[in-house]
Amino acid sequence: MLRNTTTVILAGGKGTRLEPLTLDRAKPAVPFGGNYRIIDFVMSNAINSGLRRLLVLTQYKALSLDRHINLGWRQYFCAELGEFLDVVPPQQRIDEQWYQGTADAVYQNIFVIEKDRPEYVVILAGDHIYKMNYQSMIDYHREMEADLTVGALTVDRESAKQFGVIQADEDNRIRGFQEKPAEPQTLPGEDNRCFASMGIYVFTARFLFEQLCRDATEPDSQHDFGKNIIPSIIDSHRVFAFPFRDENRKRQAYWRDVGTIDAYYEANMDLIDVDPLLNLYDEDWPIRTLQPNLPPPKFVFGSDGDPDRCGIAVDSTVCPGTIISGGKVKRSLISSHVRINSYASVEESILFQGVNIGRHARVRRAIIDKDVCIPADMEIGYDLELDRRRGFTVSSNGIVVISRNDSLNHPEDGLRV
Ligand code: ADQ
Ligand code: ADP
Repeated sequence: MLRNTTTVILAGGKGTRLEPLTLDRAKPAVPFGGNYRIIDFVMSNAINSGLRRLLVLTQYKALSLDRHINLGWRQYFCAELGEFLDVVPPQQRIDEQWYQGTADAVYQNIFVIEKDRPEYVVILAGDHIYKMNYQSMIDYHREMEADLTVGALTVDRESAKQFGVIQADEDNRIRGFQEKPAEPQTLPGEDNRCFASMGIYVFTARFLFEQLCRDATEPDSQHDFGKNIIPSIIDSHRVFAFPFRDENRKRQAYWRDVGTIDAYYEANMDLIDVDPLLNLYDEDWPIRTLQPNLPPPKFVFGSDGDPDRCGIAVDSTVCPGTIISGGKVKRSLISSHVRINSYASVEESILFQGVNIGRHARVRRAIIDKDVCIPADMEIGYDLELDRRRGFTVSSNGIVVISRNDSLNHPEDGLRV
């Protein structure tokens, strides 16, 4: 365990661009990859890296996030060894304001962080999909005698518009930083690659506290690390970029900010590649979650021997408690407690827990939220205009999202139960 380090996981972003999946739950609590939730990746990384003094700062719609962390993660922490996992809701704040930017969220909890007298504070985002050993970044921070180290990686110029963009010198010292620039500056000698912040930070604790207190008194600040703190300290302090690389495999490092429906969908689909860049079956770096105690998934071949009524799933992941009874599943992620009935077909889709797909229904390129029942014969993802008229969300890449608030009784589908 890294005794001298406290880790803060920011899990309070609103996740508006992931609606409707974030209408009732915080973005880090959105289910991912069948039986995980988005926050499981950063939680697993923290534990695997030996970070065992954790504060999770929540804010919006945190009920299921709070429950998931308490039930799924608390058992890994041993209070007798000085380890802790505290989920801090905004009620614990210093003043009456709802959290403003990310720096404010940390500032509001400064007393909780200070009381353990850490030497370093690691700040992580609760909504990224990747595997990373933070120990290497902390070692780098110490080696460079940095005040702040920012995790960074190269991205294409278009995506850089939604990130903090870094200009670093040959020693990786940050010389320029723009938060979400309209015209991102590319890397020297490249016309489409930019060096971007991953939104994760290692701070020398004393320095962090000083900066947060200074920023709190600045009337024009939005109290955000990317917008305010980093640009204001790069000239006067030692701020370094830590280039994120895949340590275990000599491949491109996998990191995704699943901020939009399309990015979320693609990152899920990445998992079912035959040789995925993010391998969940890698025993050296386990990604854990809250596993319900359920029976194994079951595949039922229709009793009349009709080959169209064969319960199968290929190039897919299927979670415990699910029964695929005479329906077909291809390139999909099927969560637990799902039922797929005879003659139904599910392709390139993500089905959350408890979804029921009725007989002869056909679902393609869709995300279906918890406990939604798709009526018999209904087609989803085949006529996107119809899906829009039905009131479903359709992303810019044509992914249909059905939330539990959507009505499945549209007049064009006839009367359904
Ligand atoms: P964004 O991801 O746009 O940019 P932001 O939305 O502020 O930054 O969220 C960062 C993290 O903090 C998220 O995990 C979010 O859920 C959480 N969060 C936001 N506001 C919070 C609050 N008030 N309380 C608790 N948690 C909160 C940041 C950096 C960029 C960088 C990208 C990489 O600012 O420089 O490139 O992350 O994704
Ligand atoms: P999750 O879907 O993240 O596992 P829950 O099922 O517990 O979590 O739901 C999260 C929150 O959404 C809870 O506060 C719950 O009361 C609320 N909720 C559940 N179903 C609906 C619904 N159909 N419409 C509106 N809110 C709902």
